[in-house]
Amino acid sequence: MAKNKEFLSLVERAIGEWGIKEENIANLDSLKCIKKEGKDSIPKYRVWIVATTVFLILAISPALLYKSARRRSDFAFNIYDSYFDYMYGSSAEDETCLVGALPDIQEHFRPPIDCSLCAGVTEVHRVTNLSHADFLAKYAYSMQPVIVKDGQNDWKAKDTFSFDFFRNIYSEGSQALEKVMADCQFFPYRTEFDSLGEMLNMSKERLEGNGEPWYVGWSNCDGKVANLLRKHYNFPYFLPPILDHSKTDWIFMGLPGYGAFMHIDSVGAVAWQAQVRGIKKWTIEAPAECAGICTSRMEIIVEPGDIIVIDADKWYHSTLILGNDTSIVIGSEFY
Ligand SMILES: O=C(O)CCC(=O)C(=O)O
Ligand SMILES: [Fe+2]
Repeated sequence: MAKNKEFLSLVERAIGEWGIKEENIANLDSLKCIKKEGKDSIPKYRVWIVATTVFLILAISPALLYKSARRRSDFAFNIYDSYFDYMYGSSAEDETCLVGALPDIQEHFRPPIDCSLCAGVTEVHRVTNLSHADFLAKYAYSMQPVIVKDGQNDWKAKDTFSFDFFRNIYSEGSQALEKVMADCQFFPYRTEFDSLGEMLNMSKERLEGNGEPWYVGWSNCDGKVANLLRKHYNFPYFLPPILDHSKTDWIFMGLPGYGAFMHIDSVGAVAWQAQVRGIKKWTIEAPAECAGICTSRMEIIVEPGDIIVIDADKWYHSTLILGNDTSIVIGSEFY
């Protein structure tokens, strides 16, 4: 400030006493230089403070607003209801997270598994006549994959499940078809299909393997379809009824030579899958944190009539359809 005053009095003297014109002073190179240095001397940390404040406002205020929406503040709730309706066609009531985890990065942030669970697992068990007690004690939560050879006895599915069966259930314009896309999941894998409807519309040539390959999976969210499907399959006899948690069935279908790429699930549940038609090879791998503790890689062949139970949240897994028949499976999960 004092320096400022000295400078101003010098300028006044220059103009008043020495007769130098104001514009000449303003044009002095040295003055321009001082002005520039003044500007440059705005401390960098101020820029950071402003940037960080803006970032925090942008990141934190939606989160605080969201928290307040979940506590039923009407103002915040209405904002978020419109947001979720626009983004996902859902209500703020049904959403537990502000932003969904991106599937591609999700697996890199999964919690490490307890490797003692797979330490003794060297091969799949193949069993029949599996009691509830044995299932609970040996397989339900153990990471030991098991194939129940007599899992589909008395099921109608082996005679009724076909591509046409599912095409009829998920007919064009049906609520069931819409629900798969709106509330459930459709995995096109390596195909170009955008929806289940599109895949069920494929040409006869392609369907029979004389065109582009196809392998897909989807989950069912329609109550009526769930009830209908259960007329064709039974809740697996070896699962105690207390594990009948999920009405969401998963169906995977596709041609020999194709299957699902290596991945790990994140559903918080153990999967069972009934191989209704075709032969499927599962390749399972222990997660990296279990290297040296668990068998790193195993191959498991599942045949028509089998039900496999596998903890797909803990084993990495990929599948490949073998033989000549199109593979059709139905499955679900328990926790
Ligand atoms: O059956 C398949 O091809 C894949 C199944 C799968 O990834 C699963 O059940 O988690
Ligand atoms: Fe999976």
